[in-house]
Amino acid sequence: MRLVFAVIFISLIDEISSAAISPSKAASYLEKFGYAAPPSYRRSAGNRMSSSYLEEALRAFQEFSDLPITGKLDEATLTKMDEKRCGNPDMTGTVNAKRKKRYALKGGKWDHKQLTYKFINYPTKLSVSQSESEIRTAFQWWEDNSSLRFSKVTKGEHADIEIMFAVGDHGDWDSFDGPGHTLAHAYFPVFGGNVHFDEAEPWSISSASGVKLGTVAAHEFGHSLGLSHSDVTTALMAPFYSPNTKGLHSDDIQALAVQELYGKSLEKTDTVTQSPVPTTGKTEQTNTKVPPISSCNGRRFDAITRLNNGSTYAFQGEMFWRLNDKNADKGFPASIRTVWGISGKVDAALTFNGNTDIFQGHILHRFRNGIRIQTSNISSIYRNIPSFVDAAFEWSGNGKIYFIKGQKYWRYNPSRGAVAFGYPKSLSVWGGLPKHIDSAMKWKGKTYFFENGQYYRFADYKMHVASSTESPYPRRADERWLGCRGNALMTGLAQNQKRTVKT
Ligand SMILES: [Ca+2]
Ligand SMILES: [Ca+2]
Ligand SMILES: [Zn+2]
Ligand SMILES: [Zn+2]
Repeated sequence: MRLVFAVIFISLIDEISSAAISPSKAASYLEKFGYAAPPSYRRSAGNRMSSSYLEEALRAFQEFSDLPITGKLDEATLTKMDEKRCGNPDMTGTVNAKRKKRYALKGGKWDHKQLTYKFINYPTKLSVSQSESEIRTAFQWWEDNSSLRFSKVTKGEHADIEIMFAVGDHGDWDSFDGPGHTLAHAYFPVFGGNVHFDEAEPWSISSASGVKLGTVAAHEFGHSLGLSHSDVTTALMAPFYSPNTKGLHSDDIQALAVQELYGKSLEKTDTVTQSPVPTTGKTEQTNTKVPPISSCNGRRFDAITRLNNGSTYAFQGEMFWRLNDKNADKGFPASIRTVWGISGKVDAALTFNGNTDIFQGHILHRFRNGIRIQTSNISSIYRNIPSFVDAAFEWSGNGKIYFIKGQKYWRYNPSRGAVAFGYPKSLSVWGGLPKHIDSAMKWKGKTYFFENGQYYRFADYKMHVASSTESPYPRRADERWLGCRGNALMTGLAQNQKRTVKT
């Protein structure tokens, strides 16, 4: 299919003698930055894939980059694609999807204005003091235009924004590409706000002798604050590196202001208290923030997945938690609708190959780097996988994708894009699991299953739930994943029961 794609592209090339970017690279480029649907979608699109589809992707890119809109892979377009730029996507949907408003941000915002940052490491081409001065200047640009304040903390301390320099594959499935092209990428607040720089770039304190670190950092910090790319080419938040940028553009300041006003803070989302058991009686609803204690009532997780940035997300009803290794992060639970931009409960969540897929009924929402890049029927992405799945996960045992629905499970080969022969099979193959599974995930190289407020760790080589004489599985999910402990757990239950009785 890649070949066919390339052939169509060649027909769109406008008589270029020496193209710096090959047609297949141009196709990858349009995918990476959100102008064309990813390959798994195109594969299933089959014959419907047409040169007009690709033309439209090119038009969208040309429009966003302020190039003549030709729909062809002309010289100006190829030159633009060869430029240094930020690795975050430009578009939040495929070209067929309705274009999002420029400031329709789904990245959330920080619940505090005094933010901290730290260096995980430093670029080899600059001294520590040069690096710190460049980063300080970059934050200053944002401080000068907002009430936000940034301070550096030392390595051992927690920081809101972590700064890291890395080459190639660095653990988040969004590999850097050597000198040129992608310079850096960054995560929205809800995905941690961290910034990664491509260590292969000639980082410099001056744009005359390399890539000016401060300029690139200032752009990336915009993402750390929840801002998307701007199609105003002179804005700091425009995706391309511009050595002459000296500060924020009015477009950036407006974007920040709009976001400060309308951007939803994780801390301030409306929440609804949950009853520990289904009840026909009305339960009290409250618009105040749920105290952390009420997370502890034997929560069952509808869906759970660990993103490539290391954060784990657990969904229940309309709410979700971001989990660290011990408990839930401050400010959670938060509203799924507010942060992810999708309404209703989630059936299952799967992170694979850099994408996070959220399953709801017949529908799949695909997210990458914190941005929704696609919404489709499940069957158009995962052929022959049913609607209303219970759980989806990459099994640590073999790197294949598995889906569970009822007492059946499907093994899916992602590289072939097909269900393996002979599936679905009975869930009883997975030794020691209950007859129903709420959710499952791969977490730090191991697979975990969740059911009715309890969880099981799976021993891949035994094809059975892990055995533990001290504390056998299943174990309480809220204790392990939300950090609930004895008293807190009891109090949480008692409070909820009291409310249910009263009303
Ligand atoms: Ca690069
Ligand atoms: Ca589920
Ligand atoms: Zn960017
Ligand atoms: Zn990265």
